[in-house]
Amino acid sequence: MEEKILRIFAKHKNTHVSGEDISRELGVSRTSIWKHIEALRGVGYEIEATPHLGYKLMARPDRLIPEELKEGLKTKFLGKKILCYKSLDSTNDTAYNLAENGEREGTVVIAERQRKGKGRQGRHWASPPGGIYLSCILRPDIEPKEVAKITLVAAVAVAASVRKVAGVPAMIKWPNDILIKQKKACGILTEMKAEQDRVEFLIVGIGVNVDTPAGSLPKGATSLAKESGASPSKVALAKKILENLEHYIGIFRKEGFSKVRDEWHHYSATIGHHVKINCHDGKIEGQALDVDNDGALVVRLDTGFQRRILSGDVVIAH
Ligand code: BT5
Repeated sequence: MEEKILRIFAKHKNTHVSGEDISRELGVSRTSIWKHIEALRGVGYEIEATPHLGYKLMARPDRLIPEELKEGLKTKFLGKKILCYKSLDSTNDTAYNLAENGEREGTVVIAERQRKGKGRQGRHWASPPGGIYLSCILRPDIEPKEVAKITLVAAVAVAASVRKVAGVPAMIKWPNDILIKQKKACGILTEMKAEQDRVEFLIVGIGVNVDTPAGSLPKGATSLAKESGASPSKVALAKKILENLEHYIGIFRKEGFSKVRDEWHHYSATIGHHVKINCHDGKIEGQALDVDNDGALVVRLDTGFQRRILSGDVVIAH
């Protein structure tokens, strides 16, 4: 009902609309409309009520709530169902449990803060209010070994979105970091459930520091507000991320990773640099040459040999 009332406000931009008109249009009593207006006020909508004129929407909240996220969202499947929470342990865990219970592809879980935000390999993701924490359920028809590429596809979507909405020079550090002036502003965690040769589902988790207070972020992190000197809209950015993610995943599915790779190169903060990498079998150093069609980082070691790295933590030498 709240969404319907907001749609009526959208039709009456900058003017009042009477409680009677709203109640007639929606077929419910004026008392019921008043209760829904109170509910909207409760989540941050500023709604003026003037005797004889009715209600007027003065301001919308920048909150990750369904009414705001669904408004004008231009996707076909991603975010058609969005579950929003003020606080969760981890959006990835909630999305994973849903997917295990049959939740369909495209459902998105979003929280305004997380109590146990996760990074890779059991690391912690600082998730205070002021950030975006979202997880998408995908059911692509791919093999488990292809999943690393989905993280790179998501990184392109996030970098493009951050540039567009916050106007900052977001870059991708292979494989899952989005940096602004060499500081980490977003991270991506892709988790999956798979059998030997088939992925059952993927959870693509994205964390973005939007106007997160610097004091609650670890060393080496930054926020979009800090880097842009403004307050980018969390709602606009979350929507843009969903739209871009659907777009690039569509390209990946139809035309393969090589089509997204060009764009990945465009945003890359890694290629051409001297890097130190912590990978599962030790530390290596060398020149990052390329990302290949499997999403692996190709490195020319200081010894002259080339190696393909499928996962690891990169430090870029500047
Ligand atoms: C990541 O891991 O960068 C993946 C982060 C994914 C977070 C999202 S939020 C929505 C969804 N639900 C979850 O529970 N997780 C996902 P990794 O590459 O392992 O980086 C982790 C490291 O980044 C930490 O060890 C810190 O050094 C640093 N870090 C932690 N919180 C940060 C933050 N808010 N901003 C920047 N850096 C952070």
